[in-house]
This record gives sequence, C-alpha cells and structure tokens, in this order.
Amino acid sequence: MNKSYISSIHALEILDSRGNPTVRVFVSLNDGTRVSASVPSGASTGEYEAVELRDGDMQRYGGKGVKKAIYNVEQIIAPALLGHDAREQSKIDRLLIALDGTDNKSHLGANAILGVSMAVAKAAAQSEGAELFRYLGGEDVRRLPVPCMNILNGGEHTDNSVDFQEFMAVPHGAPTFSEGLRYVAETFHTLKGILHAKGYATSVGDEGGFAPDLKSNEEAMELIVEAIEKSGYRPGEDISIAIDSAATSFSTDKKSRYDLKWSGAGKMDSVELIEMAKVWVDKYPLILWEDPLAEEDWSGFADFTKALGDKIEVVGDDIFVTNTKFISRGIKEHTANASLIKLNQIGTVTETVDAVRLCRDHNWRAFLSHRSGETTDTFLADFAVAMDTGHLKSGSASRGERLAKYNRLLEIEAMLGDDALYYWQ
Ligand code: 2PG
Ligand code: MG
Repeated sequence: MNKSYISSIHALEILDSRGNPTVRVFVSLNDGTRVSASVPSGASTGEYEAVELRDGDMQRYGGKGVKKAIYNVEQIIAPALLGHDAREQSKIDRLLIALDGTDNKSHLGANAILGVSMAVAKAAAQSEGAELFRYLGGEDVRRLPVPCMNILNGGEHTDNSVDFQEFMAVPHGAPTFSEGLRYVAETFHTLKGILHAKGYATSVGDEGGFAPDLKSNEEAMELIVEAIEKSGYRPGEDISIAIDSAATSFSTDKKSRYDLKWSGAGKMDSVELIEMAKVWVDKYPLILWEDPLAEEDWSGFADFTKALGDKIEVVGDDIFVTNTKFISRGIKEHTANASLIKLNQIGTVTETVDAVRLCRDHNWRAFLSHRSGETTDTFLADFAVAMDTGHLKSGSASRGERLAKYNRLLEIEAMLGDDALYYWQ
C-alpha cells in the first residue's frame, strides 16, 4: 500500500485571533504522519468570496459557531477522502469541490474545505520529508517575500477615525528579508513613540497596527513618513508605503458612491477618490494601493489604474476575491495590475495556485495575504515562498498570530542560507 494514504481526518472548533470560532483540521496518513491546519477569517469580506459556514445558533458565540463545518469535515469529507494519496493535491481539491457541488462552497463551507485542503498539503510534505515551501513550490524556490507591514489600522479593523483600513510599511530597499523585517519593525516602534508624544492612543487594531484617532486620513501618511525618517531610513528608497483602502467598507452603493464616515471627511465619488490618490502618489512614497475603490466599481478601478497603474501596483481584493473568473475579467478590462490572494476567499490550495498562475501569465503581480481574523498557523509563509510572489502582508509587528508568519519566514530564510533571494519586482 502507498505510504501517503489518508488514514483519518478530524476537525475541531477553535478560536481565532478575534475570539471567534474557526476550523482546525487534523489529517493522518498511514505512515504515521499527523498534521493540522487552521482556517483564517475576514472582516472586510468581498460579496463573492467563498462562503464561510457559520451555525447561526444564537445560543453559541452569537451565531458564529462552526459545528456544522466540523460535522461536514468528519461526516461528509472524511469518508470520501480516506484511502486517497495525500500527494494528489489537485485531485483531492477537485473531489472537495465536487462533494460541495456549489459555485461558492456554501454547501460544505469554504472553512471546512480549506482546512482539509491545507492539511492534506502539509501531510504530504511531511510524509515526503520536505519543507512545505519546497513541497509546494519545487526545489528551486528561494525568494523571500517583502513583508508589507500594516503599522496603522483603520476602517472595519478598528473603532478609530481613519477610513482606510491599512497603512503598510514596505521595506523593498532592504538587502534581505530579515533586514527588511527589522527596518519595518523599528519603524513600528518609532511610530509608537511619535503617536505617544502627540497624545494619540497606541492601542492596536485587529492586525496589530496602531489605531489612533487621527485628525484626517492624510495624517496617517505624514506620521508614517516621519516614523520612517526618524528610524534612519529613506522614504521611497528603503521603505515605501502601501495602502489598503478596503473601499467597499465605506461605499454606500458598492459602486461609485463613498462616505468617508469614520474620519468625517464626508461623501466622495470615484472621480474624487482618484483625484485624491493622484495627489497622494505625487506627495508620498506610495508603492502599492489595494482596493482604492469598491468591489462593484469596475469602471472606477479601471480609471484608477489608467491614472496610476504605471506608477504604483494597483491591487484588487474584494473585486477579484482570488477567483480566476473575476481576475480574468480584470485582466481583459485593465481593472488593476495585481490581485490580492487569500486562500480562504476561494477555498482550496489548488484554486489559489491557479489564481497566482493566472496573474503571473498576464504579467500581473500576486499579493499574498492573511485575514484580519487569524490563527498561529504558518501555512501562508511557506505558501508565499512557494508561489514566489515577491511580497506578502501579514499584519504588524505585534500580535502573535501576525508574527508567527514573519517568524516562519525568518526560519525559511535561515534554511536557505546564501541561496535566499529578496527583491520587490
Ligand atoms: C484585507 C484583509 C486582510 P479582512 O482587506 O485585505 O488585511 O482584511 O481579512 O478583514 O478581509
Ligand atoms: Mg483588502
């Protein structure tokens, strides 16, 4: 009998970094391999994301329990997968998709399906005696991603007065991953001092970045530039800034009308947001802008890309939801020049790899991402190296679930030694 046969699959309801239930899946193989994988969960979710199955039982966790997903793993998925070779990832993922039978994984739940898909990949890697990044990416992969560190949080990830969800420090000018991580971790600490001196709160948001009540969105840019300089780095050369507006979260029609409600800046349309972005791109060391417009604002996105796509990376998150159907449309319509990539937006490892490939085949960049609700699972770190995407975001230099991924990348860098590469493009 083949040594990589799946011999058992179990699941457990655990808690994520926001204290909400999520799924952990345990997979065993007949050679004694035993692994687990845990599924993250978003807050600013796209309408067309694969469905996260929640129980809706208001007696437990306000309806957010995942007992149904656990049941689906153990009673429906496990019987169908036992005896299969864990190395046949795409075949197993196809089987999971067929078992679910819906377009958006709403029957079994993307949380149930992804947990199994990731655990199967980990089990196969362990059984082969391979590091996960090598198992998924091949013997040649050796590039570490630039860590886009979300040092200032706003939007739905906080209760503060900043509309844009994420302001990231991007150490693309560092010589190595570990140096890059140091650059932005130091900037994070410097920013804390600056905020403190100005009388702002230094408590953190869901992704570990500071969440002060600033006077305006633009003040975030000024403070970060100050923090970069005060840390001894050159804005735009050593460290640039990336923004995730998560604009769907402050759009009133998800299309072209926006209300910058948290800062009180008021109503704007797509054209005004694009004009504002043009000014910022001229004024600040911006390198990447994610979801500058809402998920249904395809024409606004295309206008944004036309105006700024040759200067910065324009990333679609809620609009593409890691789905090749939407990314293909985006490529045809010049909607952006990059896609965010989140495993749980689409629900299987294979489909996520397909989304990255589609981007690469069309000269788009793929920006790998965690979720705002995370666990200490480090799958994402290995996946980023395996996919050779050149950049990832995993939150700030605080909160263990964020650091777990960065720390795993440090381990991978050490393993690669002199072979490790680090560059932005
Ligand atoms: C995003 C993500 C991750 P969430 O919008 O890119 O930073 O947030 O997981 O809440 O969707
Ligand atoms: Mg986003």
